[in-house]
Amino acid sequence: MKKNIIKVILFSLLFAGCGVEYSKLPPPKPIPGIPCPTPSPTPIPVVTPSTSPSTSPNPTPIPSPSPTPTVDPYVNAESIVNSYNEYRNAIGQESLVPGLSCTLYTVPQTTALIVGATLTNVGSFGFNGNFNQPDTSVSVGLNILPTALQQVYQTWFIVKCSGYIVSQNSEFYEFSLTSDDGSNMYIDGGLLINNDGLHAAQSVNGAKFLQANVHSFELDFLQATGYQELILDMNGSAIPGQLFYH
Ligand SMILES: [Ca+2]
Repeated sequence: MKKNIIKVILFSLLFAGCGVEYSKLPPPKPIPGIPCPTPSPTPIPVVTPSTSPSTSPNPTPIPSPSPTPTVDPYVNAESIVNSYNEYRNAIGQESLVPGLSCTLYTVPQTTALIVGATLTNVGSFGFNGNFNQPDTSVSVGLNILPTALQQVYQTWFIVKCSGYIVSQNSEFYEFSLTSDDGSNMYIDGGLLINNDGLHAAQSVNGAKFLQANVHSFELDFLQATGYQELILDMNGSAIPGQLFYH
């Protein structure tokens, strides 16, 4: 017992001032030259980053400015044709497709009119463009023909393009048909413009009230010899190909 008390006193003397309290004895002063025991450092807890999803709300994306919408000038025509195709399908007919169906014929060199001409069928092709052939030399070729045929058929032929024209609005339409040689235009089964015959470029006009609907259409053209021209305008400008179907 006595030994233990002496040990406590000695330890207290040796490590006094080192922050180690061994008894309730008054703290002695440190003895120079004797190092203090190094206390084991308190382990620093390792912080493991949380892998759980962040609870912060997703940032609201900044909407990019929407581009200026492109106005389709033929949206009415497409809507009208879609409705008409639904009707056609309901009665077992195929849907109309864009463009006209054209047939090329050769004719005898005695032909003076489209109406009543003796026709020899060469072949058919689809046409999605405008009737805008200016007055040009016979060697240029008619621009509504397939390119490969333009140098082959330059005189004594007739082209008949048929199908439908879509009236986007219910209104009067003024048509102007210019041709060298002859031409005829039919709408809703009736001859609206008669520009038939052998002649240099000349224009004939016609007007008709068309309901916003699909109307049967046919344009016939005769080239005999010499220059050729075929221009069909509606209300002052070439009829857009987007209004034709077959
Ligand atoms: Ca001609």
